[in-house]
Amino acid sequence: MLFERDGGVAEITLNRPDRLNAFNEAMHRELARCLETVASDPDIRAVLLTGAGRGFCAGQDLGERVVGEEERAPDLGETLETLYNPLIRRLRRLEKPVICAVNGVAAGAGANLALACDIVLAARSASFVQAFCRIGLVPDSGGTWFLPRLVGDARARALALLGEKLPAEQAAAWGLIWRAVPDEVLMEEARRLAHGLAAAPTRGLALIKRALNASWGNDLDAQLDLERDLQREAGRTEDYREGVRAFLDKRPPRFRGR
Ligand code: LHQ
Repeated sequence: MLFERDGGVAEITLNRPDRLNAFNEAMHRELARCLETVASDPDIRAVLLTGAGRGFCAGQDLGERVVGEEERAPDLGETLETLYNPLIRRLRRLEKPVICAVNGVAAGAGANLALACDIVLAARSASFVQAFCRIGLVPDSGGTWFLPRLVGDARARALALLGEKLPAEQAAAWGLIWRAVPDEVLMEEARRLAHGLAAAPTRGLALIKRALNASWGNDLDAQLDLERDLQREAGRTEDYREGVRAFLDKRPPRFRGR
């Protein structure tokens, strides 16, 4: 993993380009450490996740999960329980916006890792592949939860059952991701977004994230109650006071994420 800080933005790069950034255990451990740092440092106010080389992430490194005829089948549930599920939960619960810049193919758990981020930008040459069905597996890392919610059941089923490559522009047109952009501007655009978010009222953004995360499991009444509670909290932030004052003074606000 590469971990760089630029002002309030932490840039995390999956960095096994010769394997299209497929996950091995070391990568999982390093990414978890990066996300712990991000969570605990109040000066980091937004995260940018991307991949080195021509791919974003090819999911699990299948070389690490080879099963010989004689060997007992590996417990893939255990792999999910200990590595992938904590990663997805960590990203969703992180009280900071996470931008994903999908620089190339995102396959298997790599595709669903991208979908777990808050705003997904992709290079036009990138693609999304629910590769699991090609090797007898089930979409994991939240795939069966994200897909139908983002693109509807008909498209989710075809994506999961066929495992075809979905080009970035089609993914954007379907609402799977926020936007597909020309390859040469991907990182510039992603950094612009990340720095904009890092300078925003980030306590408020964290509460927005919490509200939207909860929305998919709530009915309207529960969600109205949650909005009431979160707005109460947002109304007590320094940034809210600053936002209103700046608006009334007709000057740009200076948010500090407090
Ligand atoms: C790889 C991989 C890879 C190792 C490319 N592993 N080397 C969770 C719990 C526990 C276990 C099981 O899994 C999971 C979740 C999962 O993610 S399951 C799904 C795992 N991922 C896949 O099935 C995708 C496998 N990869 C592909 O289908 C293709 O590589 C894609 C469509 C991603 C890209 O195709 P190409 O652009 O044609 O590239 P390539 O296939 O030539 O790959 C480049 C190199 O990367 C190549 O190595 P080589 O030595 O020949 O240059 C690949 O072997 C290697 N690679 N994915 N997952």
